[in-house]
Amino acid sequence: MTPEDVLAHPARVLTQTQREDYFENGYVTVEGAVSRAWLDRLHAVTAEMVEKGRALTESNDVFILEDGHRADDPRLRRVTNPVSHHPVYWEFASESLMADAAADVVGPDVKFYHSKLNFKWARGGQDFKWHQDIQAWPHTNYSPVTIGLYMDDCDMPQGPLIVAKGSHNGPLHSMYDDSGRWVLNIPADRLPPRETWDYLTGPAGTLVLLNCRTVHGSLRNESDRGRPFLLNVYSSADAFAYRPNPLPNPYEGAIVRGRPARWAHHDPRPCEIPPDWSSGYVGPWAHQKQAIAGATASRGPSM
Ligand SMILES: O=C(O)CCC(=O)C(=O)O
Repeated sequence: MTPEDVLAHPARVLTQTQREDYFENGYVTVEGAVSRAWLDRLHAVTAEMVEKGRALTESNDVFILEDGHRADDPRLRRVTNPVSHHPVYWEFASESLMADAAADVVGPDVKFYHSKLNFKWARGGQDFKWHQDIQAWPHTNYSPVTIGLYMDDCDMPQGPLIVAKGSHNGPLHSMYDDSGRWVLNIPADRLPPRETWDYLTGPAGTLVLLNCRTVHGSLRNESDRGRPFLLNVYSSADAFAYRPNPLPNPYEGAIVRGRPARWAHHDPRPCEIPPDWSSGYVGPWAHQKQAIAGATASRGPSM
């Protein structure tokens, strides 16, 4: 579907202006979208997840540990696919207004892909180097949208998502470095101009909708408050992933709004192919660390 086709369907939760902004800029934020009741439920199950990760001494398929993690002072970087680990996360992904927000930007038929909960823990939560998402999980078109929920207030010190306005209409950058290693990093000299950067702060309950081509990153959290950010990826039902999902989960392909597609939609613009994730995926930061060790690396977003 073209943006015009999507916009011709009635809006469910976004205003028409917010939908237009999404297509124009490659992202939009919606403050106050998620109720306190939902936030409380999500916080409660997240506290349970943190307890489950407490005793770990190294990262695994579910938990990526933040530097300095200890059983008496847990510090998590990510829960991979929270939807697979507690029904409340799936209920939120499939039954809340988050799926309606997805329909507002991909069209009425919405398919779920994967999810992650990025914590950006207080006092040193890791930054995220500049990158685009779709090269890690190519689809037949560019409808995929990541929708993030700030579970707590996110101000500048917490390391909000930073996006380059309009970059979804620009080129896809290579996520490999010059020596052919997947580093999920756009070197500093290839970044969109600084005037296009937008810092997406917002109070608890804010949704951030990010197109899969939009250049983005985020800063380290040096503050004394964490930045739990719950991210679910959706696409139009007629977009099909043609490489293994880096974050496989039982809900991949579930239709959360509308109907399944009988035809695949193919965008003619090509996409870079990632490494074969079917033998396992270590998460983005291990790859981005290689970029930092490499000679051509950028250091990630700076103010
Ligand atoms: O958590 C963040 O700040 C960025 C997340 C992100 O870019 C990703 O998970 O691809």
